Amino acid sequence: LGRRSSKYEIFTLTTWLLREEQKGNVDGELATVIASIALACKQISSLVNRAGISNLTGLDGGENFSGEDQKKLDVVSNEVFANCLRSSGRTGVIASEEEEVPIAVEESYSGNYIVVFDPLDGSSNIDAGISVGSIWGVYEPSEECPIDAIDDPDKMMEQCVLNVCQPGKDLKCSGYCLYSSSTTIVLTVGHGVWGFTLDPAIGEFVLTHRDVKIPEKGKIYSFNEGNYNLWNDDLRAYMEHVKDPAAHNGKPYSARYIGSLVGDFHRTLLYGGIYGYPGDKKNPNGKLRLLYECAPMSFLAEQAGGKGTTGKRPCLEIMPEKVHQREPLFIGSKHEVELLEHFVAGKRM
Ligand code: P6P
Repeated sequence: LGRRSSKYEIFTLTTWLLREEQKGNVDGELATVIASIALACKQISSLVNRAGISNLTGLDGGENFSGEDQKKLDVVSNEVFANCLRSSGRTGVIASEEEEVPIAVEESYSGNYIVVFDPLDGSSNIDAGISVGSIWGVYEPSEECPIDAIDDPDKMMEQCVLNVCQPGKDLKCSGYCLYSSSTTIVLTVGHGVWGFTLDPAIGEFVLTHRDVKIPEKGKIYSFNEGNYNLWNDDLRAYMEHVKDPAAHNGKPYSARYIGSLVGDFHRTLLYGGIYGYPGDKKNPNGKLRLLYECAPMSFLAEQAGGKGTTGKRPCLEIMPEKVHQREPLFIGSKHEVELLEHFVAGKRM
């Protein structure tokens, strides 16, 4: 029987998850974890949009263990994410940018997924009303080091770290939520990249970006050029090439950089081009964290037909040794990223 489609039919993240489950692309447990992440994103969206009204701007007064000032919303968003993941009952271990060590979740009844996340990336932009975002990655628990039935706390911690430190190529899901002019979740479960925009009228994430493919070549580069003098010669040569009109038929690239990875990456994903946070003389491995920034974004980029690399190797191939390990990141359209790799290898045009 032909199904009568109704003009009132909407396709929500929940519907999409059910379809992906029917296709065998996710199991019910992973779908539950993703739904709990979407709930966290709805709550954080409301908090971010009302930050100025509900006195949630400004500093919390604390520092995270990396010595970075914590914004009030960093702390609150971290708790929102952790609570939603706990109450999903499908999470075994969580690791957050805001937590020094991974946390074993007692309330895990099945699934026991490993979730790594940056609950509010770019939060230094909050007080100025500039886009911020949440980033996450989901792994299956490691079979070699099960986390249940371990009494010794040190052994337990060791197992949690081993479960969390998995290479990006083993990700089962990665995604981000952009809190900007709209609140949009973009995610992959290994079968393309899909985007859902929050409709405040019904409180649901509605499908708005189907099977996103990043343009093969772009016209935008996104770097903090304030660090130019700290960069090595190869990177400087790349930067000069990108800005040389003669090298691009008289049309040089445009520079766009808002200092918020989720906003800069979302624009790169949709418009093409390259985002980069290189290593430099002060920080040889750059600033971004492999586990909950570089790897999840690289999984999305590669699923959308682009690339994510440290300049020397694909981010997804790196086996993390530390939970908060930093890596240089160059990510975006294949053309721009491969050209960057060409310069980083010491070659020139
Ligand atoms: P800089 C935000 O703190 C962040 O982690 C990313 O969101 C952003 O791309 C980068 O750091 C901005 O760093 O040094 O350019 O201010």
